[in-house]
Amino acid sequence: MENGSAGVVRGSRPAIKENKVTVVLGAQWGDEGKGKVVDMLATEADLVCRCQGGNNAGHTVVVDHQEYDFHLLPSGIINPKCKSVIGNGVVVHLPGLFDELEKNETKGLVGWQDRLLISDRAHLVFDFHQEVDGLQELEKGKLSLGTTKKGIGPAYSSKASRNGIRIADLLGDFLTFQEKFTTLVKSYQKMFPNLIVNIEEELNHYKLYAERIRPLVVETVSYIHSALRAGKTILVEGANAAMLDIDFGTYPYVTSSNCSIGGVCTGLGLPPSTIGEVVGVVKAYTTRVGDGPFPTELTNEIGGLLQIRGGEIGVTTRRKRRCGWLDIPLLKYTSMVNGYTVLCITKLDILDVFEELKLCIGYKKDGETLPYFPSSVAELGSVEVEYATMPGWETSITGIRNFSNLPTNAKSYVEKIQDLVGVPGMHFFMGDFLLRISYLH
Ligand code: 2SA
Ligand code: GDP
Ligand code: MG
Repeated sequence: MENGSAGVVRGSRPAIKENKVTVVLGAQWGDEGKGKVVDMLATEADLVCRCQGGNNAGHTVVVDHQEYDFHLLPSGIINPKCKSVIGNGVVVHLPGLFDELEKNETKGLVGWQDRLLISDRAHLVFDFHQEVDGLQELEKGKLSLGTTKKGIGPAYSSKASRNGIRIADLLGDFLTFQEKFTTLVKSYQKMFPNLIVNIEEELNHYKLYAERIRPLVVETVSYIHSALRAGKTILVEGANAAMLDIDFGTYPYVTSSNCSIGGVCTGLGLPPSTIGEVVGVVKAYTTRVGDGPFPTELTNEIGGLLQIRGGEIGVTTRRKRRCGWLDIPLLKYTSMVNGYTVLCITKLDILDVFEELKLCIGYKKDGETLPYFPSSVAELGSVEVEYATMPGWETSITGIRNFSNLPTNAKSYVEKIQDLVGVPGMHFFMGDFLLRISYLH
């Protein structure tokens, strides 16, 4: 130690290469195919973590011809070598979680008891939160948001107003839990006098739930950091998507969590310096489920065809998803917020039958291109959309596993997106349905 003291060598950098987490985020309004991408990447991961949202999310993953739907469970749960972590930022509806586990068990999911870990800091969603979600939607009438009614808004409201109940509370002294639960119910009943809750019955259920989840609950912050230091491969699975983010989305037509990169830090206790690749998953067109502005929406037969070909039906609520052309200003905006290092295009095959395709390349207001993404729904709802038209490829690309084998027009479509979004150092995954990811660059 010539030039330092107490073992510190000044002017030299540590030789250890820092381990970083890979993050997969929805780049549009959700349902881009994040579950599938996570499942593919999870084959090489030691840990897959959920950081926000609850069982409003719906991820479909198909393995060996078996379709699994995940809502609260990280999509890595199918991988027997991988631990799945539900982080502190997630809101957990325990009846929903056990239902989901049972449903997936009948499809062949085994051994989850040894692989699933839940943060003791995660907040609980109760049945009454779900009822309140429905009542709030009813109260809003024409201005309803089209929520999934899974209690997400009310549960995050309880968290923010510091009346929320965490998993640690359930596993601690039950009398204290009972008091907190009763106080919370009563506060909601003041707001919604018709809300009926059988407190005694609920408490009896929760006594049982406590024992069922106890073996799965850990302090996930230290757990994840130990894994990171030990060089484990960690994947973070975003739920919902940037345009549904409570801060950056089309407020109030958003969900109640941060579904962009910030939610990864707050929802898992990971500092920004630990984040490596940020994969933005982009559907080759745009969909939205629920209400709110959607500049490129197609309410004609083209939208109908996208909806049918894409099987665009909500995984959680079975609602039809609204469909439209790909929106580049939206992608540029979410790319700014999330800092994608990689884009992953999914569902390109759904466009196989179109003679021509449109790409929204700009928003105009009073004839001038807007230099920003509108913050208000009124402004976003009134923009004039500028389109570029591209020729379709009119042939099936199903089964094509790499970029060079794509028809020329499909290549041009992908390259155009790449050029227009302009993610620095961007790679593209070809998100062929159920096929392996291949790097284009
Ligand atoms: P919430 O329930 O409070 O989070 O609803 C607020 C808005 O967020 C939208 N949202 C979603 N959008 C796309 N996909 C989601 N998951 C399911 C799916 C949705 C479904 O994978 O298909 O089945 O309907 C999801 N979850 C919430 C929601 O539509 C509201 O606009
Ligand atoms: P997530 O919420 O982002 O995980 O996405 P969802 O699972 O809600 O919706 C995406 C749907 O598209 C799922 O049914 C996937 O199986 C399906 N999917 C994903 N990628 C592709 C693709 O490249 N082609 C086709 N045809 N379907 C895909
Ligand atoms: Mg989904």
